[in-house]
Amino acid sequence: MAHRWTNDLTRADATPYDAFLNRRQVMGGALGLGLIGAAGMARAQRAPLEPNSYEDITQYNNYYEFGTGKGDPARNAHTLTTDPWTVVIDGMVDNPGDYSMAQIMDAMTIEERIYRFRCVEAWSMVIPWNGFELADLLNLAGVQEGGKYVAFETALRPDEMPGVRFPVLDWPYVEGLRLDEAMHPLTIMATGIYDKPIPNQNGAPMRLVVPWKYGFKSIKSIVRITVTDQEPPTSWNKANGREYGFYSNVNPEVDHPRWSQASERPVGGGLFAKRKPTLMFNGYEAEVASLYDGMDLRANY
Ligand SMILES: Nc1nc2c(c(=O)[nH]1)N[C@H]1C(S)=C(S)[C@@H](COP(=O)(O)O)O[C@H]1N2
Ligand SMILES: [Mo]
Repeated sequence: MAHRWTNDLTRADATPYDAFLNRRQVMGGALGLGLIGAAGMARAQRAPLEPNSYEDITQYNNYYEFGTGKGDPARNAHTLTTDPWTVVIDGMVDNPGDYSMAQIMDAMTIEERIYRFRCVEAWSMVIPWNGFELADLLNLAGVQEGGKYVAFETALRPDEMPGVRFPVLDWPYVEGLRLDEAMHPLTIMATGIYDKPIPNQNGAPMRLVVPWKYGFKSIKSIVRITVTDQEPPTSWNKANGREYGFYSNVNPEVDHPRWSQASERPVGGGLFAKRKPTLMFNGYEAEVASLYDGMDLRANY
């Protein structure tokens, strides 16, 4: 691992910027030095984020393999066997093969990341994840020259997943990122929430979290990671390509064909909670906008 640091912040004083950038400052080097100014500005401009309650985060979910109601995953996902668990890492990597979850947890350093989470349906939460940078896992597998994308696949277990007998989506659930998005330090694999193992309904034992993209990119209960040179198919794009694109970056200026994306309803404030404005790249513009330099974000929705 190229860089390791400890989290000396408490949850109370952590904004997502603090949690991410303070660590960069202590690590020094070119990247750390380059971001110190941004960190100071971010602290001056942003109020600390208040995470949602454990109950909000674990009782209001989207995980269609367990039903399409927001309470279905919490009710049904206990049937998923998550131990033992194996993740196949294959495609354009030096070390393809079966990686056991135990082996992955052994090799990775778990840290806390408090991130905004914005569903394409226009609700949002703030979630204190525990996890590791996806880049560290990809580096363990060794991405080969020519790799351009990363494809992800969720487990498909009809015996354990009551929702997959309904053809809501073309199972298994699949997702994908461009390689530079996958290697970005904000992109994590989450294995915990509030310092507890991640509950099944949130994607145990390991799910992707890409905080500047709509929630459906953050694929749950991953069993396969494939490095490829082709843009991978993604479940929601296959289901409705006009409404859901490959990129799916949070963007208040590009509406969903059936509703506005300019604002969002924070979950947990009650049904009549005040909506708040949605931020460009979900508030991570300073960190990720350069990934899309020169790209038409309306055409590449
Ligand atoms: N396998 C799988 N992953 C999935 C989904 C799903 O239905 N199946 N739903 C997505 C959607 S639409 C959202 S908003 C988030 C919800 O994550 P959460 O329940 O942890 O908040 O998971 C995403 N990952
Ligand atoms: Mo979503």
